[in-house]
Amino acid sequence: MNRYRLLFAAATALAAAACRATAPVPPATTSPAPLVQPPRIIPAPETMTVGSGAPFAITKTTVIRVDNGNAEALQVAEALGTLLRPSTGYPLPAALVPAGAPDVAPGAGNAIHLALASDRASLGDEGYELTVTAESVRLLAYRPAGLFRGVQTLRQLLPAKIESEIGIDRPAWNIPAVTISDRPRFAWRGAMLDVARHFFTVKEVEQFIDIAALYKLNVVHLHLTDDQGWRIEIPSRPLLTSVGSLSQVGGGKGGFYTREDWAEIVRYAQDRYITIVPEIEMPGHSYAGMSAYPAVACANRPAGSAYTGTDVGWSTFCVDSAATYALLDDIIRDLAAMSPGEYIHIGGDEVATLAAPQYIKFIERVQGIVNAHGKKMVGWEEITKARLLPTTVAQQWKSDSATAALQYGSKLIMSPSNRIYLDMKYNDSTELGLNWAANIEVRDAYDWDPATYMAGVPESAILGVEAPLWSETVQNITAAEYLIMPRLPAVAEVGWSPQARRSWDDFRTRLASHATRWNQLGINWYRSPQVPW
Ligand code: TNX
Repeated sequence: MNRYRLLFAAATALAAAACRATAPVPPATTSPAPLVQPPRIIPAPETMTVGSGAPFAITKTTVIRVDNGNAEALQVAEALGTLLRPSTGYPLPAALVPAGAPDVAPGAGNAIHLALASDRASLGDEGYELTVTAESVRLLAYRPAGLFRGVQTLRQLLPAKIESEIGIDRPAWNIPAVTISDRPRFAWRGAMLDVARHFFTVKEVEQFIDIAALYKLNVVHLHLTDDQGWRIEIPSRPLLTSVGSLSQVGGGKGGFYTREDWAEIVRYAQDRYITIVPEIEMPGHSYAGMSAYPAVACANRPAGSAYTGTDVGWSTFCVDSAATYALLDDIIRDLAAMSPGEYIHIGGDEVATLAAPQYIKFIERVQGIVNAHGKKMVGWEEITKARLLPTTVAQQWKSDSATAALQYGSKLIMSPSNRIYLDMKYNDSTELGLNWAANIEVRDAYDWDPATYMAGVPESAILGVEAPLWSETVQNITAAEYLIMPRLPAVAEVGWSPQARRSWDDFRTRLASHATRWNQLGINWYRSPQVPW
């Protein structure tokens, strides 16, 4: 283009712009075409393509079909039906159908198809593929857990009212045309609830599990014992609960889970493909246990009254006494028998009153006990002072001391207290919570990468991420929800989505649209000024 033509082009463009600027705006006669909102899935899927076709509409004749499935896949289909029926008011029968049956061939009309695909090993245990067209919904996974994760995506593709237990003001139950292929970045995506400082009922723990499931977490770690209370029945050592469970921070009545309660919690989590990781704190944070069996205490012998304060570091089992190991062996044996998950967490943090060699000897001995009862050990990062087995997992929380685990081939769970401790305040005026590690706004919880957080800890050394909620200031599930929502969805995305798919600006927009869903579910949440609600 020569100079003159350039000038001419510029002049015409200017004239056109001037013309646009001065022309009167015609009155609107028709409403503009609705903008198509991209689906706002949390955690962001690995890949997602939004189609241009019409959505799939769930209607009163829609059916849920399991092609190429088994009884377990049918259970997931039933879980989907249970979610959809109350709000839609439709029957939505779920049925297991032999592959190739004529009326249910993939793509057949008005059906949500679930299928297990043995040729999709690349999806792993939790991955899934979801294809939605106007004609059908097809959800495919290698394992039932993947179907369950895919159902959470389907759930988020539907209007928030799908979460309602009653069917007033029913919207159109449309699922946008999308193609998704998805699987998690990390194998361990957890949330921890401290039921020791304040006791939470079975119902409350289940509410916590429900939120974790919606955001595709797969671990709920329960901190079951601490100075203030012992919260799980150990059949061979009944005094732990009859004596040790009767108090909590501030002096309330405490409580504990019976064997039956525990089985119920474990089953409830299993139905949502969540593993319960039980934690029995030792050798520190152990006053409640010692008050039941004083023979295992050397110093700080229990005075007979419960501890209701919040100091840490002062209590420890007597690590040179045979009585201690006899008690711990009983506890771990019973707990292992009651808990199907492969891990038992032994705490191990904040022991101020033992010399390093005593601490190390204790941790190595307990590691042997845990292994002898068929489980792998998890402990807070302090355990890396001991010689660990490669199957043992260290949970980073306060420093880079956890890197020592790598020399043993042990993997790390990342729980950096300045990023994802859900008991930290959002800001100085947050009433609940502590602030010893940091004030943590939603962006702080979201905007970090586990693989670059700590020098010398590459992605391959990281088993996953876990966000703990300590409960010194948290007395019930409503208070817990205020602290975990919306930081838990942020952590869920850190754990699930590829780093390259994550951006704060995109996340906060998606997050904003989830608030109506939480309201339908009756979940309490913090209205962060960082999010365009
Ligand atoms: C540190 S984190 C603790 C807990 C407290 C928490 C409060 C960790 C392994 N130990 O005992 O509850 O701080 O934020």
